[in-house]
Amino acid sequence: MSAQGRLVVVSNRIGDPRKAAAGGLAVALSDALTANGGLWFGFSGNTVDTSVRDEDRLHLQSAGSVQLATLDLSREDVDTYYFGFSNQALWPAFHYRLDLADFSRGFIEGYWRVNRLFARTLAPLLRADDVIWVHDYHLIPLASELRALGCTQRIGFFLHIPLPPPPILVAIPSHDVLMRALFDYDLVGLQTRTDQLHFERYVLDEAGGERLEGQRYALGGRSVCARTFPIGIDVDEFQRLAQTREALKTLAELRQQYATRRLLVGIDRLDYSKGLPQRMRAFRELLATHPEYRKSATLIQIAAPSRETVHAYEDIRRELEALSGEINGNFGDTGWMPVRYLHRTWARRKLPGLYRSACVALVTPLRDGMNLVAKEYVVVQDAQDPGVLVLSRFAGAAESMPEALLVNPYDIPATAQALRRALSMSLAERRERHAALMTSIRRDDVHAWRRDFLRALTDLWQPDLLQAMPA
Ligand code: ADQ
Repeated sequence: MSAQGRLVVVSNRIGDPRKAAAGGLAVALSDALTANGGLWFGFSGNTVDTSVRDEDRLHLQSAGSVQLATLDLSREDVDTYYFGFSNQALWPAFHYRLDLADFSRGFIEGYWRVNRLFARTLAPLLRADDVIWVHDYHLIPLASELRALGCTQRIGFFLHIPLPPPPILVAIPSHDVLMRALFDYDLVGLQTRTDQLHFERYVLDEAGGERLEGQRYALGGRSVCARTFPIGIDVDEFQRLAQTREALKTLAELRQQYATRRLLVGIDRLDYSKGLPQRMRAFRELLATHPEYRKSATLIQIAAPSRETVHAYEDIRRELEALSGEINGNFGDTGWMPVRYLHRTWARRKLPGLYRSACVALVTPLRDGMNLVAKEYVVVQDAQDPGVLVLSRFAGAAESMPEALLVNPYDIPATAQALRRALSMSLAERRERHAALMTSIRRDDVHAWRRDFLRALTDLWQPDLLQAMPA
């Protein structure tokens, strides 16, 4: 990034650079913000009455060299922009679940209204040489709204979730307006080559745009560069976390408690995209078809509460409770519960201990932008005696982690078979796969992701080029 440019990060919710326990992404963005001085802008999480003026909704505070700016929203804004269009329309549709999408008109209006409000409140805080990095599906129209207010700064956008193929995208009402809004950015970052291909197909086949040199696309007189930047984790930070007293204590306790068992672990937000019922059914199938694992294999599934006011999330919660109860009822014994299902967030500092105690991790989403749990599990394994990662081919992570045991989570018997293979894999094969996975996880770590994205955004900045674009 240029020496003078300040970084401005905009995301639905912000992280606090002063809090060390924030997690890889928040830490990586905080590092970038701190390096050049910066501003992090987002929703405060607080709701206020609609009558409160814009300037009274904005809160500014300093965290070292970083300025944090948070905005209060009205209850209606949160219901329509956040719970509504973002999480009941875009989230399911972008995860290929049109059956769960609700495209109510009020949701769409609220989504654009809040993006306009973000732009109106952010614009006066910007400097001419700022570099702006907008995150995720909540804020797709933000660049359009900023441009409408006369902002000419470099603006990049990163989509953390998948971009579905055109046949799904076109089912979203006003998909053309939404997709055209991406052309007000200078750079659009996607998680995988598959997502990039979907973007390209949409622009060329559906919108009548054209492909230019250097992964640039032109549409309606504007152009944008769309590229793949696979997100990763902070490998060193997570490995250090694994050496802390708390992580080691968790590991020792789990090892003692499950001394005679083989542990399988699943860690997720409770979300229908994560394939949790299919995962439990695959585990049930393993127990049904391979009795030798009864009384020995135990699945610990931690599912963090998420978006609980949305109906689809209540449904998935009930389904999981019923399934884990059924498996325990049918296969359990007085001294052995096959499934330990916990509906809670597991403290981050204890996560490495849990990962390390498990000889198999199940990361089997039906669709996922990347999935960082897959990477976290691998990097804290003992390289001399590593566990095995069973990974859905539909997680973005699968594109760069072919050495995991890749599965189709919809195929329950095949996933059960992969679990059996994971549980019986030779030490030599486990080591070989682990070493290969470590190489790609280190290469694509969170620092490389941030560096590559910001470098691309900075390199692209050639105003003359933008004006010379074909109509
Ligand atoms: P998420 O859907 O939240 O993120 P993921 O990448 O799996 O998905 O997890 C993010 C973080 O949450 C990880 O660091 C993980 O340890 C933590 N986490 C998950 N479940 C937890 C639990 N039960 N208890 C404690 N911690 C838990 C979105 C996209 C992903 C993409 C990320 C980053 O949906 O596809 O990988 O953003 O771009």
